[in-house]
Amino acid sequence: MNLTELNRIATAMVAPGKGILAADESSGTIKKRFDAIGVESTEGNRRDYREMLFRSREAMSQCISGVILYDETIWQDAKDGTPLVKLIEQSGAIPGIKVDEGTQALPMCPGELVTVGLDKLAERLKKYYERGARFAKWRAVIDIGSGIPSMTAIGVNAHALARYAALCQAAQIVPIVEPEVLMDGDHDIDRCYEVTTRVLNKTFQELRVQRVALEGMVLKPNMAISGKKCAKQAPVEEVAEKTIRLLKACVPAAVPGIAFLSGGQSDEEATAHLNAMHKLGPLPWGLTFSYGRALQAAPQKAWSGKAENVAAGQSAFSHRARMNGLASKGEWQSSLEKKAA
Ligand code: 5MM
Repeated sequence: MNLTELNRIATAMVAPGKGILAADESSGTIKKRFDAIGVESTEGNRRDYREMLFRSREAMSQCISGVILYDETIWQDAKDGTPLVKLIEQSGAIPGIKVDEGTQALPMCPGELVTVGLDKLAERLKKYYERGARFAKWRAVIDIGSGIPSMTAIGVNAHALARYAALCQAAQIVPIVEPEVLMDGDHDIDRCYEVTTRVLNKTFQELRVQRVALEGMVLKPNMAISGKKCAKQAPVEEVAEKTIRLLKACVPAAVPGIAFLSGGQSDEEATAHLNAMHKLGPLPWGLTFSYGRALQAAPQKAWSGKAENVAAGQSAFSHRARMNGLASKGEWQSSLEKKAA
């Protein structure tokens, strides 16, 4: 393992002004997104949609440090025969790959999930590296509810995250470690804070036990935020203050960067929260976005599967990427959203 190189890539992934495009929706998830805009989820349509994003020159070269791909996409070529991975590289962004194989019910723990995909992972990583992937992603899902999460669910998911991260580093691939505490439910921000603290502490304990080099990874956490159905929604400043307090308590400064998931926040909320956190600096790690929905909802709507809408889709994507790029430096203002509208 070349740790200097892993650290160089991890640092580039969280460079100020840039963040990660999570375009790794599995077939089921992208079908749901396409259903919402009335587009059939065929291999061709999935390719055309992602090609549209990766050819958004301004966004990709100025605001996107890396793209997380799904297995199908990493092997696909653009319409003109250029591998999609090459389009990403040509824009200056780093190609990455989602390597988990989704979740399964966790036995003996009703309502809880464990992420799977460790079997043959070493072989898969080798092939992804040859294809150009320089980082990977594995997402664990922790739900908050009555009597959950259990320490069992937190423990097995942290163990799997660390096994994955160690395998990635051995294959010279930077692991994005994503333990997502879901924002579904009616819990308040303090319950989210408490559960996320337990999850991150256990995750870093496992990462250390399994000898993962913290300097060669990126953390992709949720923010400390109110559950979607909670009657009392914490304001932007409270989300920012509690998230930074929590991360400072749990994430060692050796970690080069933290890139948030959006988790169901609205586009503008996700941007405002990241921006507000940068007002609380200086911070010990790079802090940016790794959004899926909060970067793609607008371009998906603008595109709607029509070739004549490609420019509109790209402009919607560029706008969100630019807004989040500014937020990653604490330079975003809500007036910039209105100006664009
Ligand atoms: C893009 O969505 C990713 C893939 O999810 P599935 O495996 O369920 O299809 C997801 O892991 C995503 O990378 C993160 O959750 C961040 O996305 P959001 O939409 O929460 O920002």
